Amino acid sequence: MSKERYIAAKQRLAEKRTAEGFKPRAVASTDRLPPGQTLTDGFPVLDLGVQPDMPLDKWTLTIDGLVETPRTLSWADFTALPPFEDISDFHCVTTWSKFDCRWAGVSFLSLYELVKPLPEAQFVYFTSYDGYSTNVPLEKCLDDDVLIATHFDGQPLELKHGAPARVIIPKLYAWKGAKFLNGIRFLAEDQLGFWELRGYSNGGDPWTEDRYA
Ligand SMILES: Nc1nc2c(c(=O)[nH]1)N[C@H]1C(S)=C(S)[C@@H](COP(=O)(O)O)O[C@H]1N2
Ligand SMILES: [Mo]
Repeated sequence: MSKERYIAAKQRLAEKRTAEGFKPRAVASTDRLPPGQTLTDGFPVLDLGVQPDMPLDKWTLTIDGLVETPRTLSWADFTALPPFEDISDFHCVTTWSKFDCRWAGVSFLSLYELVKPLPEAQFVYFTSYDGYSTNVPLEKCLDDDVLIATHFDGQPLELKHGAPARVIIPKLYAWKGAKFLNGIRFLAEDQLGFWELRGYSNGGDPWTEDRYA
């Protein structure tokens, strides 16, 4: 399916569900498996039909916006940061979940300490090599399980899963985690990302089923 048709189809579905009256729950579920999700052992791939293959010697990660020390990191710079590992569950808004994903890379907090966001910074806007973007409140990014992953299950990320580096924010739907990461911008005002502009919610909390805008 062409990229444009796929994106339009997902957007129409989100709009249809919203028109049908789909609403997030007032009370969050306390189950490990969020409401409306089905467990999978596999690892489906969700992308825009583009998997940009960035050579590591050309790869950069630019962290800027409302920070004291903006940085553009090379792969060598990035991988010299303190290593971080975490096991977490993964929830895609298209209703599949995967438990116990073992990610390794660099914690968001390490990047935070590196660039020193200013007090005005309240939101984070992530951009990717495939043209993707997504936005998350800074507070959600500072959770102790948030990282920029370079490895899954002890192996370097596969290209289809966002190599060489992708964001993982376990407590939000997985569209909030940018694969093929290229930029992190700290902002005072929220700025909607790719799916947030196309019918998906701004919040993205799986336990209240905050799926659609
Ligand atoms: N750059 C980029 N990141 C992305 C996406 C994308 O299309 N491009 N899709 C998002 C969505 S909708 C999901 S569910 C997860 C899927 O990750 P996976 O393909 O490794 O399962 O990546 C998210 N991050
Ligand atoms: Mo997704």
